[in-house]
Amino acid sequence: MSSLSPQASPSPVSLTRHLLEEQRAGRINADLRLLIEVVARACKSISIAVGKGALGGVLGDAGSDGEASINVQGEAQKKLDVLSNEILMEANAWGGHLAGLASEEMDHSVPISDAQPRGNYLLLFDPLDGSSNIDVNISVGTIFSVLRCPDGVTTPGDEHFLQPGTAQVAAGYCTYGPSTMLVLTIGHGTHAFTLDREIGSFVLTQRGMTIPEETREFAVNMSNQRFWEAPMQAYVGDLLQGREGPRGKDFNMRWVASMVADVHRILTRGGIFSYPLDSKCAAKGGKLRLMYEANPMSLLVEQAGGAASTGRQRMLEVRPTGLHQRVPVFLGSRAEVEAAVRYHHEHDSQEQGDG
Ligand code: FDP
Repeated sequence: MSSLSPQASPSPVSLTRHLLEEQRAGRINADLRLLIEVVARACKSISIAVGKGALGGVLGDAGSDGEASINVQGEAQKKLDVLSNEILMEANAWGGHLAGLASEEMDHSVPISDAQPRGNYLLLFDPLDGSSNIDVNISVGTIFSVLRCPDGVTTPGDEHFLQPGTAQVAAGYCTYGPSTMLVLTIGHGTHAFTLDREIGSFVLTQRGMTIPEETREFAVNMSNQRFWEAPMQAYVGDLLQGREGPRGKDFNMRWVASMVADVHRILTRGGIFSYPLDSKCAAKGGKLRLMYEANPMSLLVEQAGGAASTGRQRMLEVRPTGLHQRVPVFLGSRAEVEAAVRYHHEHDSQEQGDG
């Protein structure tokens, strides 16, 4: 009779097995492993709801009596935004691994109630990113970030979530596209799992994603060009000049307008993603959210060998001042992010010299 040996087995590696192996290797503890499993399970439920589309009655705006429902960001909520938030909240309320949760869709963080067992982690999430793409059947996704609850804190408030991105113990996203994929880091590389819909399990399909250092592809909403700061104007201006310009090569452009999908492309084949400061969003500090979008994506990108910056500072070192704080974002292929940052630094030091 043949014995079952992992080496001889051609069986696919499930997320559960991968996390158990990480635990045995001492890179993760049981609580964090189980917390990630709960998030992954919630993502499967969201994937089912997204996949039903119009048949599930979940498309369109949330709200009633013709009144749109507006979230804390001042944006109209979609039914799927609300549903995804509820799925993540419900799944994580009773697992026993969390001390509190914060969602892009909610004004304040929520501590785990006294009636439930509490753990030592804080979970932040953007339940459905790219929601303007929901109704047109384009990829959307869930982004999440895990922090440690500070020692001695049993009922965390918003201030306990205000930790820099370097403090994240795990981060990931789930993209609901032609296939549903979970991309995860626990600080030891970035790995991709594809949902096998027949067996309902995430299967490891790319171990150690690696972003090429150089790229010829950029992602930005070009319609904002006239609102950008001078260094961004100069940077993209030079990209557009292609082979004849100072960069000496032609660049292609892609913009899905779902951050999860754009970042997934960059993790897969390289590129630079940018949502820079512009005069429309300057008062808020930027368009994208530090805690729910920029930080988790930056950890995933750095763990895949890429770089992430605000244009002036490494993203993961930004000291958060608010749960819903916004920041400019540049992330992706290391050499290209460094080039964009150089334009900002050169502009700033010239300004200081002139002043
Ligand atoms: P959305 O508002 O649709 O949720 O998080 C904000 C975000 O999407 C990102 O996913 C996306 O990259 C960006 O905004 C799209 O912005 P534009 O509408 O300016 O293109």
